[in-house]
Amino acid sequence: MVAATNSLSKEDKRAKFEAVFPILVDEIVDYLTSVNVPQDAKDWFKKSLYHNTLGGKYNRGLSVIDTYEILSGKALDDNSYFRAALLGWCIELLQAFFLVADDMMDESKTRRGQPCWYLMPNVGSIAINDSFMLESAIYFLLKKHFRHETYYVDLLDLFHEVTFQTTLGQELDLLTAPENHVDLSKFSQDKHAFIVIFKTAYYSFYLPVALAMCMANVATPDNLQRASDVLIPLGKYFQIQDDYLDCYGDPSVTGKVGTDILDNKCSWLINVALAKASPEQRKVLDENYGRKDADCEKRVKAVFEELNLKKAYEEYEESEVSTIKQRISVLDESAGLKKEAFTTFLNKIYKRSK
Ligand code: GPP
Ligand code: MG
Ligand code: MG
Ligand code: MG
Repeated sequence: MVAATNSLSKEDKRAKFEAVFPILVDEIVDYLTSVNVPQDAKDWFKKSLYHNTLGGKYNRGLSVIDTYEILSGKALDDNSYFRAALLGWCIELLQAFFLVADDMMDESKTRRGQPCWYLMPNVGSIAINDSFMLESAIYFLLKKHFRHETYYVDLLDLFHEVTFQTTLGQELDLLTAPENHVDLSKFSQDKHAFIVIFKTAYYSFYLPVALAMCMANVATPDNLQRASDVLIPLGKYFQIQDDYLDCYGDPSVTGKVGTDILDNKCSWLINVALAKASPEQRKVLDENYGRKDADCEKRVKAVFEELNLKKAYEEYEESEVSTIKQRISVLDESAGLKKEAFTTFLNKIYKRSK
């Protein structure tokens, strides 16, 4: 009798998942050796894979395994575990690809408690190519392990589709935050909703569950739509948490220092502030938001404090979570979906501090 992965402690789940990664890196390096890639290039790629893929929370990767086990209705044997974990690592590689590029675009300094990859010694703009290589690792692994599955094309399509969606979200995120031209009237809750759903919700929430559904053979169009109806709001809530933590998180816990105010980002906090501000407070925001200056950032944070945005966030969180729970409670399980898969995902992120 195999023990259910879902019965392991959080630490053991993480350790079991992490133990799969070196096997995948070795497969990639063995391939590079077979096509005569010089040693220094192999060492560089290996270093980038470890630096950029490890050290996060692995929420996305672990969710593939959790969901697959719940949908299968039985404990996973070693081979099924490995295959689900491999798909989980493919999402973590997608995330690594996005974050390396995002940190350059956002001019961030730290990620997961370490310098961002582009700021590591001798990296700089080589990080652009490294981000492409992290993405390529996904398709190498998918081909090696899933080429002969009937759902191989669905896996490829899911990765391609969410990549397109994420880049669209990132595009609007950047276009709404021009560096030298602050115009807060361009921000809106609708624009914010589009940005967060596209840049985060699809790849972080829909993708892990959709991949597990493919493996469990329940990925019908109706089921995918039902899953999406819960997961997209869940992903939106997750990115609003990220926006909140950018200002109010503890960098020693989140592993990153917030840049949204300096970067002129259309974040959840500034949108709520704009809706609540008096004309005087609005003037302070207009004059100080999006300026690359620590004193300006402090003035914006002082207005956020006056407007009690922490309380507004807590109220949003409670009301959003109860809406999501309601959606889960009416989910149609008759065609193979399980409410538990969605509740597990929600519980992972509820009131998170990192
Ligand atoms: C998170 O935004 C969004 C992404 C990481 C997607 C990036 C997409 C690309 C196509 C590169 P964020 O900037 O708020 O994240 P963080 O706070 O972690 O920097
Ligand atoms: Mg960023
Ligand atoms: Mg960004
Ligand atoms: Mg952020």
